[in-house]
Amino acid sequence: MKLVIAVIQDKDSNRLSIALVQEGFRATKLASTGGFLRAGNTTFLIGVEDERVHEVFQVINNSCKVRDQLVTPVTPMGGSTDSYIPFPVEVQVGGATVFVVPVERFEHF
Ligand code: 2BA
Repeated sequence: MKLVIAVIQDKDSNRLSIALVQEGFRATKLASTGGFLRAGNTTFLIGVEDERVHEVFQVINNSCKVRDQLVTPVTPMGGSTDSYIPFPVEVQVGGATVFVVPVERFEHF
């Protein structure tokens, strides 16, 4: 068994929840915050048999989009803070950041 941990954008979380249930996967949704943008995102924990991991990847891939987001750095990227004027830069976020972790034991009481 594997635990798939997927960090996705909030905008895609309903679509992914519905698609996972439709395909017969069980998942837990956690509210999370990205370290860089410090904006809300959603983390899914999906416990799945090894032979179905690729199906989970397909569902995630079909449900989550890449988006460009504007972010204003709080400090200049290299250089001094003298006369620093915050300037928004565009970063590409998502579709999904996915980790696959082996599960040593699974019990469901
Ligand atoms: P954030 O940390 O808020 O990052 C949002 C986006 O900002 C990232 O999109 C990436 O495009 C950019 N970014 C992040 N760190 C950067 C940096 N040091 N310099 C320049 N740009 C940077 P994604 O890569 O799609 O990541 C989306 C979210 O997935 C992240 O939100 C974070 O919550 C999670 N994540 C990504 N990589 C991770 C990792 N190695 N471990 C844990 N969580 C991760």
